[in-house]
Amino acid sequence: MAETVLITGANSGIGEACAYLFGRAGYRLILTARSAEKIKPVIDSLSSEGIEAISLIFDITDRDAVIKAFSSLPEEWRRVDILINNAGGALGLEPLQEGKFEDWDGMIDANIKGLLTMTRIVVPEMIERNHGQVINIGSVAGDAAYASGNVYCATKAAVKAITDGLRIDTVSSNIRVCNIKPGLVETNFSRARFHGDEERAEKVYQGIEPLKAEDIASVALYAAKAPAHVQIAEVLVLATHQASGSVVYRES
Ligand code: 8X3
Repeated sequence: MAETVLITGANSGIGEACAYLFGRAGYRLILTARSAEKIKPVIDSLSSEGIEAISLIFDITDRDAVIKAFSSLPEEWRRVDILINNAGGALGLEPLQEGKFEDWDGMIDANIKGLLTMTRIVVPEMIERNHGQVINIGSVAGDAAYASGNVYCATKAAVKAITDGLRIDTVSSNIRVCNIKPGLVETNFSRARFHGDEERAEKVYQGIEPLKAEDIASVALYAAKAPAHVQIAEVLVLATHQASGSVVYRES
């Protein structure tokens, strides 16, 4: 039987790109999203390619809803071979002293607590079977804080520490744990960060050729397809004209 990949936040961006790449590579998919409406077009399009995919609907920041949704899966879908913790993102880009509590809570609840909830639910069964992989979508933002990144950078630093911690805690098993740290990727990311301000979002990608969601998905697939004795532990993926979270060269 095909291996099962669970991808959180699969209705757009890196999550959606992972769905297509993994689906086309022969995996069957559990795709999570906040609403059935958002994920349906992705499921339909994958199905039209003959890819087996089901949806799981919850808000990643609602722990009880996540647990309830996962336990409602038919038993044969509850054996997850690869968990891709992708859901989350940035909310706001303000100096810390001007930050909004609700933005901070949203990022901490999704990027840290949501990732922890999914991991806690899925990994015990991987350990029982002594087989599986967790791929976390971290960020270059977790390597060092940049101006006004404060809490977002902190959540991605937490993703790095949690990924390293899980790798340590599962070291005696065959489970592989990976942190992929993208730089600038042109997705909904900046639109969400700026609460729908299109103009501000577009400026983030001006004068530089950013990464595409597929670039990150192909790194995730590489980590998944590596031989069983190879653990791709961490990968920093930047656009060619980006050197760090705060150093970007833009052509004017
Ligand atoms: C997204 C990358 O550089 O915008 O996590 O923080 S960056």
